[in-house]
Amino acid sequence: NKHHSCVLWFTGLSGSGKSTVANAVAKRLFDDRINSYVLDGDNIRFGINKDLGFSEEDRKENIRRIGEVSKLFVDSGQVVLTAFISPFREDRDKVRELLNEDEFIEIYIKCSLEACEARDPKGLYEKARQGIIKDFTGISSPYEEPNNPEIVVDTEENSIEECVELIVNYLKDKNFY
Ligand code: GGZ
Repeated sequence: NKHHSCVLWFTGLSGSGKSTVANAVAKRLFDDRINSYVLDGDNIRFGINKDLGFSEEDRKENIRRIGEVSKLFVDSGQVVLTAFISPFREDRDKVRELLNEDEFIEIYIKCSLEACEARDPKGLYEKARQGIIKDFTGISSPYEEPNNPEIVVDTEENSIEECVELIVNYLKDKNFY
């Protein structure tokens, strides 16, 4: 099946649904016979980036390396989906600049802090509120919303299936496959 290689760059708060939506899109692509790969904290922060924490500097370096790795995936003809908070606009824009214009698709996973905090699947927000986790995004570290993302999906308003549909329709509209 012919398709364009590209980066689907998910950004959003912890608990917004980045990994869930990214994995659901990857499954849908697989069903449509398009191979893809999801980069997330599990395969990056425990591997190539295990020397990095959550200071502003470390987050910048985290995103820089993920950008470079993503570019390698695109060079090899793959579709890569990245699921990282990537809180700083400047860092996301630098990744965008690494790639051709149509190869970087920024997807804002929109979800209010209140909703993310209510979900709190790992209890991290509670620990952040108690000061046990420092520099926590949305609580004690900033998150900069994208100004002009290619796609916005709202996980408070829409189901995972609806979010997947929106993203897949965008790709089809742009003739990615
Ligand atoms: C934010 C943190 C922190 C702090 C640990 N701030 O919900 P999760 O658990 O599974 O996803 C979060 C993940 C964020 O890592 P990223 O590599 O995506 O962040 S960044 O792009 O900003 O570099 C959360 C967990 O790691 N986590 N400490 N202080 N999230």
